[in-house]
Amino acid sequence: MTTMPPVADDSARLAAFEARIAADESIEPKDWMPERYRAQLIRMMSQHAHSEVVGMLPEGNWITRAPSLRRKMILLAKVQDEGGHGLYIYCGTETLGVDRHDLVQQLLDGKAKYSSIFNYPTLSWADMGAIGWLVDGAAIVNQTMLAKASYGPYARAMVRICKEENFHKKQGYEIMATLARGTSAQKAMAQESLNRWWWPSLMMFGPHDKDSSNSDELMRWGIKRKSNDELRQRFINLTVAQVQAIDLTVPDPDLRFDEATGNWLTGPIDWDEFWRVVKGNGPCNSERLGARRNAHAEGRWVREAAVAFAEKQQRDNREATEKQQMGTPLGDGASA
Ligand code: BYC
Repeated sequence: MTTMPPVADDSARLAAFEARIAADESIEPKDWMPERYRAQLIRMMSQHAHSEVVGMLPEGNWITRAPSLRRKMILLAKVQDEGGHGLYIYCGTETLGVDRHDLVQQLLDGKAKYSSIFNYPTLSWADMGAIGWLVDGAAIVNQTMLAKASYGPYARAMVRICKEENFHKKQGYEIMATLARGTSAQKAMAQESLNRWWWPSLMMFGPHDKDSSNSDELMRWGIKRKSNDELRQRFINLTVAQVQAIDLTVPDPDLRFDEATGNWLTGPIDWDEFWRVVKGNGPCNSERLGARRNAHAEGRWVREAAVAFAEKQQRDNREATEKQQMGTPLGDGASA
């Protein structure tokens, strides 16, 4: 009788897993991982994927109103990129053993979160500049760190996404810079847009560290490498200089430079507003979910056609393989 090798118990596996995290090894889909690590990744990655897809809506709203063909082409490409980002991250999430249809259903049922920032309206062309500059700019700061996350598929998706986000940010800043050196009405439009997007962009980084329920666990497992407040501060420091460079004003009377730390310190963030938006009561939450639900219903025939086509291909491949295995009969008039 052969003896099976003993299966390491969970505490031994957990210790081995944590040793790999401590050694900065990448965790891959087939590796053993604690269920809580898997669940945290599914939560965070699916929220991220939903954010990319819902995030197409505020800018998509302006494709038909772009002021020139060049701007229209750039905006179209950007919105399409965001859809692609959603796709990579949904694929990454599926490596954890979940089905993206279930994740999308959670979004449509209003059970899954997505970034608060996409629940604000886009009221002027300058908002296309502010979103590219501030929203993609904040995303770059956050995602550059996530590119070092311990879970391989998520980290690798971030590398490509960050490259694309850099273009998004540059085109947004270019729109704002152009408006800021335009007529006084154009400059006022840029400033008004900055006024509306500044604070929601800071909220993208999540609550203060002391109120961040997930951070400790995510940091311990190397999913997050820097805390919400650290990344927010980095974004503020980078962005204040960019605001000044195009002669606009940060809409914060309390903003001051702290010589001791080298940081720009802001006034208080309105966390009541943040939680209102996160809980579904922001200016556009119901509009955004409504748009996603409609798109899902209208796209049903596309999903069904894709499944039917995939099944047909599988059938054709199977038949071709069977024919090959049986061998092509000789003497059918095809002799040399
Ligand atoms: N909005 O414990 P915390 C893009 C929730 S799209 C809504 O700190 P965590 C783009 C949080 O989920 C890219 N909810 O959470 C697309 C948690 O609730 P649950 C967007 C938020 O996970 C189109 C609770 O508050 N980027 O770039 O440690 C056009 C407590 O928070 C938010 C990402 O998705 C929020 N802002 O840290 C243009 C980045 N903040 O789940 C651009 C990936 C917090 O426990 N995600 N909550 O019920 C992350 O980096 C992290 O999940 C967060 C939050 C920093 C957002």
